[in-house]
Amino acid sequence: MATFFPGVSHTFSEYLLVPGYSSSECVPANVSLKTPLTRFKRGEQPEISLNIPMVSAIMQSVSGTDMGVALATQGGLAFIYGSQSAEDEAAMVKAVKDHKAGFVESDSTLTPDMTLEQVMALKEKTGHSTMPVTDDGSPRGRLLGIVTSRDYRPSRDDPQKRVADFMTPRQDLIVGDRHITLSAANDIIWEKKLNALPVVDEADHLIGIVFRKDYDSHKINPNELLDANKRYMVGAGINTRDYAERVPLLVEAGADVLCIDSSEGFSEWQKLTIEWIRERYGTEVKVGAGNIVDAEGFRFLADCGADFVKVGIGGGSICITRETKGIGRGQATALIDVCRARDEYFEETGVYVPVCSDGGIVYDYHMTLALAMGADFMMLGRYFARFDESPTSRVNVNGQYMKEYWGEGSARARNWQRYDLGGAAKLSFVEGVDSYVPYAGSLKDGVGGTLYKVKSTMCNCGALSIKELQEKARLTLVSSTSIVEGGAHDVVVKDTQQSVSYR
Ligand code: RVP
Repeated sequence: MATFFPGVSHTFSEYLLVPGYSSSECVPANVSLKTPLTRFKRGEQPEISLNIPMVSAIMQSVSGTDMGVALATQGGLAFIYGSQSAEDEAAMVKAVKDHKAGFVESDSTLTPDMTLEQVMALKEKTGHSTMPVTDDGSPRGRLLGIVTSRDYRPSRDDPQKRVADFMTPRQDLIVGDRHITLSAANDIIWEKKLNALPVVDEADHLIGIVFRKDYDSHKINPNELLDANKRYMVGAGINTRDYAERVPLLVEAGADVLCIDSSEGFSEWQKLTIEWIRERYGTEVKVGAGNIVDAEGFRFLADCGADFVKVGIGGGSICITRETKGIGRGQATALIDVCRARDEYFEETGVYVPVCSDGGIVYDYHMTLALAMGADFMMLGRYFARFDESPTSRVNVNGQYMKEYWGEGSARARNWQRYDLGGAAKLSFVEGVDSYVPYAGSLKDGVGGTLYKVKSTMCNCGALSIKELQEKARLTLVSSTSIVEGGAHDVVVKDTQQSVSYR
């Protein structure tokens, strides 16, 4: 006879938090969202913690270099997608690690044979008047000079005049070398009365430009997630097939943490992958595993040595695994079950293995619910796909800006390794869709707004940390009628846009 799990499996929308006592100390400004990312022993600190409980999904349409930089700037971490060649994935990891806050990559680069007319057109388009000149016109090309608005007079000069004839040539430029820090670059700018300092590598290729402003990235972004060398932290997805080739490249590129990306993680393939990493690197290389949806699956991966365990099958917004294969579990019930198992595991072994809730977060309050139910952090796909920093195109659909968002199991991504069950067959049916999500502007603004809501709700529950929320939260299941009651009802809403917009 098969095993039947008792009760119904629920999703986040079926739960609400019941507020608890909150003292006058309990204000959003006092809330810390710091949370463990990797396993640790009782009484010790995790080797890696996040400053906000958010990581981006291991997906082509979500996590590239820009997402890596933007999310680490806010205190979270991106997992660069693995459904590309190991070399390309490693290059993205390296680009995040090499990114220097305050070192701007030029979007207005010239070649020496361009005309003044073209310079003016580019200035008009980008709004930037400091324009480096490189041999190939790319922002990483060999630096030949700089043009600023002091170098020409549009009313007097011949529009056909060549850049080479009016730029400040390389030999007259003061530049910084690739090892220069932001504060040293700022010192040169002030001492030499410059407007901008180009930074070049050993071969004189442009790396970036530091502009004249009192720029202290860490003051502007106090949550930045940095490694011991003050570089942004970044993760990378791996699969259970080509790890022997992929992992060394990712480690070499500087990945801080890896994650086995699989739709179903309760398998020997995951065990073999983690064993290979442990044999080769010991516990130095951090690796998360998943996805699972019950206590047994958690214990299996925790015993395998996973640094964190990811929960969720079929709840992702673009995921149709439940429809195609009939596997999965309501995300809230799965999460509660797994977090209980994590706490029992900690009691028994003294080892805390953080739990990540992956997929199915629709409203901001779902994040607070996930944390209250025990999640240490969340993995989000749809949420991050909406921002400027996701790698997909912004398109206008019927007058509304949208970003493209497609599943790793869709025909578009063709990530067969994620759904691999061994054998020779490659993705023979799809488990995901290709879609649009409403465009939502910059990640910084979006994440700021969301986390303010999360912190406010935590205060309603009397909690100043995620751990405190997990201890104090009081949750209640709601009936379908009370879900209706939760939205605007029995009134005619004036602004219909408002009622359908993303909350
Ligand atoms: P969501 O945040 O609800 O968009 O879900 C993102 C998650 O969905 C991913 O982290 C992954 O676990 C899952 N996913 C990604 N692709 C697919 C698919 O094509 N079925 N599912």
